[in-house]
Amino acid sequence: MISRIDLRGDALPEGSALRDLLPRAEFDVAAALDKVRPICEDVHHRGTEALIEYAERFDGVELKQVRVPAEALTEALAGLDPEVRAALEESIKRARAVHRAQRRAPHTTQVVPGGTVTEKWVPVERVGLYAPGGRSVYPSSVIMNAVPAQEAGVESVALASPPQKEFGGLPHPTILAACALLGVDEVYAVGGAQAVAMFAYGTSGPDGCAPANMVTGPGNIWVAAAKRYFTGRIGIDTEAGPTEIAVLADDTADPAHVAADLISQAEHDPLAAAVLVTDSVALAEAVEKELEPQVAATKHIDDRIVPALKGRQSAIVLVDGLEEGLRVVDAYGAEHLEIQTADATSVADRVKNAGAIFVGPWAPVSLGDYCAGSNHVLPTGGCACHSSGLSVQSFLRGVHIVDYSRDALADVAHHVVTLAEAEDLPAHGAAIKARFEWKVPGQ
Ligand code: HSO
Ligand code: ZN
Repeated sequence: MISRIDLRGDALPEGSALRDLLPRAEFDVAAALDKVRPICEDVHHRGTEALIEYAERFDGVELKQVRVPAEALTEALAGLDPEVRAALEESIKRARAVHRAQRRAPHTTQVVPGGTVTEKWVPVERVGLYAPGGRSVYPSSVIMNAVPAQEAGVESVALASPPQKEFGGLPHPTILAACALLGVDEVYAVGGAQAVAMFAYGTSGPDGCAPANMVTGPGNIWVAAAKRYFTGRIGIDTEAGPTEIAVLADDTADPAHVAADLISQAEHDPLAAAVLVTDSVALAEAVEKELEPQVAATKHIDDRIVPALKGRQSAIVLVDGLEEGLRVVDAYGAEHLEIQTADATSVADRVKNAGAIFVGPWAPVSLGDYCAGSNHVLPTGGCACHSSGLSVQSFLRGVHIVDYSRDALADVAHHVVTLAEAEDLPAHGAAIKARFEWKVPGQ
């Protein structure tokens, strides 16, 4: 069901050599760029007309209206199963608490008497959120994208999700209901790369969408490629690749729980990655044993879980001890990392690279996916070594406000002029000298 990589015995290689020994899915966003470029440019030139054509071609839907009417949101909420509603509300409540605490206050540093730099935090004005359809209808992801944007103070939040044939060309009703619960009332029935293009360029007409400054949200490779295409023009979150779970475990871990957690993320996608790193052969064997019956008892067996676990992106990695295990998980940089070892809290403390860390036996990744309060939009594909998950910070810009008095400028003027001359930029120096009638104190 899952392969083994045995790294015991010899010393582990350093850096990228260690990373090369670890499993990872192929997710070639660059190759998809050529396909999405013409779609994005078509939306640029033909706007809503192009969106309607793509809905027919890709979603098999004859769209009457790109913008979802307000009544459709109200109806979706009214039709939502009360238990699902209660769970979504709990998820929103917890996410709000965590993300509200991420808000940032302005901070002023007095550099010298009369010279201050204040950093203020300004929310992005307008954000377009994307929620996939098809196999991944995740109202939880609507929450994870909308809550940090709202808590950051983003004034205008719109959402796009593919039109669904079975729902009369509207996005999936649970996506619409989640929007209604969150107070996101500007929703478009547009999917894929064309949704990203709609937000990036904006479209005109009665059914038009104003351009957004930023697009976030998960999606397939076409959505990721469109985000890459527009990088520089708009802000994006990370390009979401297939989901990953890594579990660092020792012989204190419960193999049934480890197996269940590996399967839980394999359930997302045939390219999803499930990686167990352990120094215990007994645990590895017990987890292998557990996988068979647990996989057989679940739902998405042949289309997702089995290919995900058997794929080259998943493995059980055997290491000599906890120190080596920590080096392996840091080299891997998992989207989600569970620590199921003795003294899990202090082990978790030592991890440097992971999108989110789940500590001990009672914090499975599924909890974080829905109701921990943490965000589930996390860096994949090893990006955890340089990027963070979605947060209030993702939607804020830090702006420096520089305020110097005459004396404070005079005091440092000669250094500025010196550096300007050293860089052969005399006009930079002249802008200082002009303020002091060409006489810079100290020069
Ligand atoms: N584990 C996924 C998010 C998700 N899980 C949505 C369930 N629904 C990526 O973090
Ligand atoms: Zn998940």
